[in-house]
Amino acid sequence: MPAQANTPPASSDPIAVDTLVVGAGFGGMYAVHKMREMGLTVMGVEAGGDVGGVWYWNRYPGARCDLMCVDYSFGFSDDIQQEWTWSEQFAAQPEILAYANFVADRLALRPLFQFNTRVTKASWDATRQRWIAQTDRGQQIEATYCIMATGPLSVPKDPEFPGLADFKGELLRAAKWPHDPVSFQGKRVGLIGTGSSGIQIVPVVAQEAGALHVFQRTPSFTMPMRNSALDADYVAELKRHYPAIRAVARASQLGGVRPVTSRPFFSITPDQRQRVMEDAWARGGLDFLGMFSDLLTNPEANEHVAEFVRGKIGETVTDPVVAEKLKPRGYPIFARRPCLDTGYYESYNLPHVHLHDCLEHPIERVTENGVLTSAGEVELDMLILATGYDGLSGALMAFEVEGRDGQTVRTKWVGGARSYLGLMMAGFPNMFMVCGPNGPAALANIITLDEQNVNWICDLIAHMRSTGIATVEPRPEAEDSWMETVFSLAQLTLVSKANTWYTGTNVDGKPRGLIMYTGGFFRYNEACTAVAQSGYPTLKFGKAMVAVG
Ligand code: N01
Repeated sequence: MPAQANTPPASSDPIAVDTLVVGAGFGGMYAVHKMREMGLTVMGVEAGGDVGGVWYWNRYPGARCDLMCVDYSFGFSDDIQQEWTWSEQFAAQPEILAYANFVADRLALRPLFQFNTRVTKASWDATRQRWIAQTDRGQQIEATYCIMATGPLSVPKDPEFPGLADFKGELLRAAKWPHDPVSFQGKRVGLIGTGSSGIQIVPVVAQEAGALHVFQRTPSFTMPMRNSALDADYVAELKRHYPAIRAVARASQLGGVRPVTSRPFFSITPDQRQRVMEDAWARGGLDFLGMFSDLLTNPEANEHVAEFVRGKIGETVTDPVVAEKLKPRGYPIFARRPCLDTGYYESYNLPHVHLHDCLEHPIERVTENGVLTSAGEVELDMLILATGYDGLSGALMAFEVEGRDGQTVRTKWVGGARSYLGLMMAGFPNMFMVCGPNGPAALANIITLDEQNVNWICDLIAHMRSTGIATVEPRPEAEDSWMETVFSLAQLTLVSKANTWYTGTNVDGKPRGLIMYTGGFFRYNEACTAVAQSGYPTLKFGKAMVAVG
């Protein structure tokens, strides 16, 4: 194990470990735990000040997981799931962060991490068969294996508004929210962005602000979360049945416990369909996704459900002009990430909440005093940017990652992110990704996926070590074939039919394309397992050129 690395001294002595793990989100936490369990030396490096990943940074008001905590929690340790008690069906950010801290304490993970440190470069030394990483503290870390647990949503999209630096008020970013409390009391607050983050921010800020101005470009579909406190009996039942619940999650399409059906939309009468949708709306949560089997493949079925939700917006928002502007059109429902809210549409019935339609009146610039749209200037004391992320591929292109023969991830991914199983890349020996592009990534419950990915990587490393193999990377033809699978599955789903971070269209210059595996978590897991069970025929193994440490 490396020196206790929480408070790092800058040092010119290289740190040598078996495994470098980049990132202390749930994926990175599980990776360092497993590496240590395997008897390997491991060092985790994290830019944030502590564990938690996205939940460490995203402290914006209303931040909450839109997956139920029964899904969005580790299943690998029965001790942990018995000892930790969730208070709500959908946990808020402070509780999720407390959970991450609990797990870190429980498993003594912190000594394995160095926080407040960013890896600035990682390159493969082919002669020594090791990854050499540099940090912004001037350290060099040398590792046989490198696990990038850098997260699909860790690089906020660059704000493209001219004049941002001129703004004299408070400027806040949802993705990097301050740790100190922020007061909105009586302030004129502007919010740009109405994706999952913006939709969670609106109802909370609306309660306190003097005025809230929401700048909406593309309206999102959002459904009621209908969150609830968990009572003691429910929690006891949950804990009793955790093993079965986890087994169901691992065998499911999304890696979580969700209603599923094989019933296509048009297989029942219009009255029955209406009842099914009303029931799902009344139950709340992501039940909508499990109502009909063809919501993501049949555009006509999808449009009926979209129209149902537009009807609900019309019923909720009292001003018909505002309601009309909030109704999403022109893309399939669920093609953008489905949002869950608590009182989002209702907020627009408050007299001090104002919707600015940026499709009709685009933002021209940020000014000293606020935001200028083509309809005029809106004066603000505070501006919140909830404008999203350079998702999936952004984190590994944000610094230099150089594989074999000088090839970098930036050059390899110039036409779009390529990988094998979302786990490895041809040309990047002994490098593994957790929740990487071309796996199920954001289309699955990320903690279930983190566990599956890390387990697969550990099994592979164990296989290598027991058979004297020093290096591994996917065969190029295996990567090509996996990419073909990812692309052809993407053609079958409506998820590829919207402009979103899913398809890369939210970032200027990013190649367009759905770089997520849409075949479902279970089939993905089956594909990964088959590779391992057949002795990894799709991987290219190399013998040691030097003794491996
Ligand atoms: O980001 P987004 P997010 N002018 O990309 C707008 C996860 N998440 O942070 O669509 C005007 O969804 C943009 O408009 P448009 C979840 O996976 C999970 O909200 O580009 N507007 C859009 O409205 C989610 O999918 C939870 O037209 C501009 C918004 O900004 C992912 O994070 C909670 C603009 C960005 O929406 C990202 O969500 C929160 C411009 N120039 C997030 N640029 C959970 O509950 C961007 N926008 C688990």
